[in-house]
Amino acid sequence: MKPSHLKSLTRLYGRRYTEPGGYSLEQAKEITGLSLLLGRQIGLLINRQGRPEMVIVGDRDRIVIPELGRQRQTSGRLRGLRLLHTHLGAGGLSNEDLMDLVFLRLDSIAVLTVFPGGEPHLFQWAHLLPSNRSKNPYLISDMLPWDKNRTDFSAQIEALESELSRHSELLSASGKEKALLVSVAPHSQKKQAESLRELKDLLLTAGLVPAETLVQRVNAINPKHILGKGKLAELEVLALQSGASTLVYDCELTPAQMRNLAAITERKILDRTQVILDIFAQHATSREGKLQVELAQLDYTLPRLVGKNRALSRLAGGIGGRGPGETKLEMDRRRIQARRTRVHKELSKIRKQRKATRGRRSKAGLPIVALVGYTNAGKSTLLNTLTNSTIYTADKLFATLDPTNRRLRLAEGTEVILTDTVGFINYLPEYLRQAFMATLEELEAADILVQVADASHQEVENQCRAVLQILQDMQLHEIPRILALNKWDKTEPTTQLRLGNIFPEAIPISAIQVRTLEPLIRAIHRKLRVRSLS
Ligand SMILES: Nc1nc2c(ncn2[C@@H]2O[C@H](COP(=O)(O)OP(=O)(O)OP(=O)(O)O)[C@@H](O)[C@H]2O)c(=O)[nH]1
Ligand SMILES: [Mg+2]
Repeated sequence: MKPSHLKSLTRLYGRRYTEPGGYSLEQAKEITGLSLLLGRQIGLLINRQGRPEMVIVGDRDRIVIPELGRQRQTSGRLRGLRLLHTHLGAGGLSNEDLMDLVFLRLDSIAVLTVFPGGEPHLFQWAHLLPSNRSKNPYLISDMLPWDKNRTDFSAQIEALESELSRHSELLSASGKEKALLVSVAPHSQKKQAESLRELKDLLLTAGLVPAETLVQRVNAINPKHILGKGKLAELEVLALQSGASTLVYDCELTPAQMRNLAAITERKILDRTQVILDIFAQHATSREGKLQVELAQLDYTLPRLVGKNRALSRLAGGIGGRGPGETKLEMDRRRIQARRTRVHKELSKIRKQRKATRGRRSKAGLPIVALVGYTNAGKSTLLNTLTNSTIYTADKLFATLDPTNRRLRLAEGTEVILTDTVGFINYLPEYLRQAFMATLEELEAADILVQVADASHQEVENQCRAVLQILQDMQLHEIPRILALNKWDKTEPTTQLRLGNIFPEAIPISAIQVRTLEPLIRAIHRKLRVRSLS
């Protein structure tokens, strides 16, 4: 580029674009003239005061907008910058222009086409729409003669921002982060909906507010970006319109997918695994529990730490960026490795002690009855009611992470150890399964499993199936088992009838009403006697 061209470009910075229509006639001519001279597109990113914050020189057919930084991300919904750029051909806004509008959250995007002689020719603008009533997420103007354009961009952006804030507050009423749920799956609609419902519960437990949902059924998942570019744009607009700062994918993203998505959107990206890890991190109380969660988080983080990782660095703090121990996700690889080794060592030590305790307990000769089941089924409540204890229960997923043991007297002369454990869930992340295997090893020593199911949950059958599958995976399916259909007080007679048919052996109980538990106690007693006879 010649020095004189550079000078002309630099001069553009000194201008203010505040005329009606967004430019004066001289300014328009200056830009198109320079564009023709260079044989390249020229773009100006103009702030709301009318000053160009960036002058970009593209090539003949396209312009690449560099990363704009995230300073405005929370202050306003839109970027606070509009792009005015030239096209050397006669065409108006391209698809690529509209993608920039969406992904960079520009206030608006406008194109000025250049006559072969370097004069301005036609003008066209587009901006995003504040609500998703219409089919298109943006409003695109007609192609106007360049000197007939009278668009008042200041008024336009003011109206747009106020519309947007009317439609969506960035934070929910409770001041919590809003999240947009994304489900892309090749399996059945029913399964997809079920999983999404559960993800919603997980988000609520983690402390996020589910705002909107985008569901896409596909034959095969796009390996690079999960979704096609068009769908990603739709997602971005939906997030903008609903004020969601976080996108949560109902799957586990590979490290590469995470990076690719982070390169496209500026919003925080989470996957199902991270949400569960976060809940575990929030709920872990014991030293062992905390270490186990930390180990799982480190294992999740390590492969996702290649180079400068924008995806993870934007997690620092808040959901997904919380560690129970010293983990800060912005730690570098070497330190994570070192930390992992330390955590591992400490866990082995704790486990040795636990083994010793277990040994002592089995020497005491008391049979072990373990409560297992889907998370939130009421295991801890049942333990409390049976043993008059006060361990933590809550209408949250994964309220319990640490196993608890209590003595329970079944009848004159018969005592057992009752064990409460961490709940199960469908698609339990592998990291957590491994980390919590040791805790669940307690189950191997159990003489009887009491499988607690939430009979009032619409997915009770699926949850029972999932629990069975996990028990099988853990080689625990041969331990004698009693199925307790809990929360019977909350079920309708039709449900009771249906469940009675499906699970004829099951015992209906209500863990909050001690008088309903007698049949369960008798059943445990009976099973133990059968077991000691055999
Ligand atoms: N109505 C009703 N609510 C119940 C019953 N049993 C438990 N709950 C409620 O269900 C919620 C979950 O109970 P928890 O005992 O924490 O469940 P959990 O199986 O230990 O759950 P995790 O530890 O998260 O795996 C709590 O809000 C309980 O008060 C019941 O029989 N009837
Ligand atoms: Mg519990």
